[in-house]
Amino acid sequence: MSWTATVVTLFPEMFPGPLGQSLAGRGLEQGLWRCETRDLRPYGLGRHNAVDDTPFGGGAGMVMRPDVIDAALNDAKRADGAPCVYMTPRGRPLSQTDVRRYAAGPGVTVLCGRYEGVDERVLEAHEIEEVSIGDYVLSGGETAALVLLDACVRLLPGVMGSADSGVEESFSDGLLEYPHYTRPAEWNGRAAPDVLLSGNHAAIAKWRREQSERVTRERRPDLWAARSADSSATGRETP
Ligand code: 6GU
Repeated sequence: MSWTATVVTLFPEMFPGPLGQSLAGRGLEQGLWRCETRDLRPYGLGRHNAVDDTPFGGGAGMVMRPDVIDAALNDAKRADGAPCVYMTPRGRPLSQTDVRRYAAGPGVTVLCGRYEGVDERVLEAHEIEEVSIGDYVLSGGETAALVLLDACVRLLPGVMGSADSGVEESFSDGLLEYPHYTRPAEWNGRAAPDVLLSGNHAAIAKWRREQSERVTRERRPDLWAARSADSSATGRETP
């Protein structure tokens, strides 16, 4: 059985969306992964199939009802024990470590919220992992779910083709990527670094390593600090 995403959403037509294109789309056509949706709307209550209601305690916005979400999740939940993830800006920040874990399993069930969010009790009852893709607010969990699925699908065997070994270049060692150059060797008065045209593979590897470290230090002091902290624990050398 191929890796399967089951997305619970009010907007099933948003899937696979951009993941129907390029390498992920090719993988989908080849059966390397599957993208299923479960429309929340039919689970809604009353003449208007309402999925939300006003918050207890007052305040702005609407909250998605636990009974409605529960019914949809019970139908979406899978026998293969795929983890259930709720996309929300109050979740734990998604990391490449999480992505590797999801990609290594049978797939994921992804709950996409709209409005102010989902009643807390249904999250507890279903042991849902709450995940955020960054410190900004999206209008709904669907675009965040697409980000999560993209990150997972590109790690599945065969999806990235022969470049498989390179799929985790950035982040695998806790560093950002070094700068890249291609022809022409000089463009608009800007020369590509000489070392990259030298044919000296040891010198090239050393330059790239130094550049990765510089870029990480300058742009992501948080990653740089975490990496230094790691190395003291593991005995890995740091510059
Ligand atoms: Cl996962 N969902 C929503 N709605 N907004 C977000 C997010 C997720 N991550 C950052 N902002």
